[in-house]
Amino acid sequence: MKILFRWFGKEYDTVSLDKIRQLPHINGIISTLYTKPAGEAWNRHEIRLLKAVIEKSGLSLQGIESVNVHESIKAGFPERDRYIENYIKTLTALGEEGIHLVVYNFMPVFDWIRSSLAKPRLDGTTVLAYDEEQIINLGPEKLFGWLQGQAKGFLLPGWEPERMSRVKELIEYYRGSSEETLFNNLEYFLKAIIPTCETYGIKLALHPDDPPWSIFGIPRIVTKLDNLRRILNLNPSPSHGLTICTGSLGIHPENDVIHIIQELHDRIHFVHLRNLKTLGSGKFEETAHLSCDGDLDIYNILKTLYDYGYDGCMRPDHGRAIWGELAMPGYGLYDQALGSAYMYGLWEAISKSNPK
Ligand code: DNO
Repeated sequence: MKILFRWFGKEYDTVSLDKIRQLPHINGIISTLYTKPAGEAWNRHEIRLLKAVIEKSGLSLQGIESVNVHESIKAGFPERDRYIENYIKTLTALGEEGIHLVVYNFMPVFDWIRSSLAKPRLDGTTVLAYDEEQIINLGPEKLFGWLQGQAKGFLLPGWEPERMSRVKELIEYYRGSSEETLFNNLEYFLKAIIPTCETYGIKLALHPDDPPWSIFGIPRIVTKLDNLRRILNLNPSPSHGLTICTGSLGIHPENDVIHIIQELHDRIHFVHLRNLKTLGSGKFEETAHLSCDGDLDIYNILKTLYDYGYDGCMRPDHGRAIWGELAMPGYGLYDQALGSAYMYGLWEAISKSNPK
């Protein structure tokens, strides 16, 4: 098992590679070409440059989060084949550069959704929070501006401006569509890209929807165990797998993250570890990673991964904003460092007390 740190690139991240390098348990980075528009093909040269910057700091590029999927692929628009071709070119370039882990999501229109990027807590920290009523009142077209206004000038991952410019049109389209269409479009996409992944030994790690339910009448399918089973059955290839994002899956009232890991363990390609607290229906806030701070039992989640032989990568996900750090919401150094040290410590204890 390897713990990775997410890095958005020199221009966009306040956390430097040199600082990440000082975390004794981390030597791998998961990154992306942050401003590459979804749908454009990546070339080997730009991937090589990204690798070189990371390697110069004594770290290595272990995976990509994310290669975003163009909206026309999710929606099944006629031009999707052109964008799928580009996705295949990107995968080929990544494969040729020795990258074997690619995270993506299949959330229509929006990626992750929150109502607040800096909700104050009693301990003086701030966290990302979700209040569905507030989000519904705001409406889909104002959401991007609302979040961007709280982002302190940072470009938020998954909220590419080009996608946001089509929100109205896309929402209208999706309201007349269904979960079935999304399943079919995902199947079509996988069928086209899996052979390239198999050629290069690339593991695809589909990220769950965040939150894992439909909002604004837009269907979402990567949500709960039944759907995850069905999604994995869309394509039997060992290249087709999941990101277990404990926070995204854990907030669905029907999901038990431990049970999901037990059942789907052989298709887990990446893990995002974070914790949260439910504040009632359609309402939650993120917390520190520790089990004692949120609703999820992080020890037992890691223990289950260990027991089922997980030997892939994981990373701390969203931390609190602590000690006055100014950083991209959720992605400051301090709380992610505390989270990753906690993960490392738990893993060491679990593995030493349960030698295989
Ligand atoms: C948010 C992240 C997501 C995730 C993508 C994966 O902080 O967890 O943006 O990276 O959904 O494609």
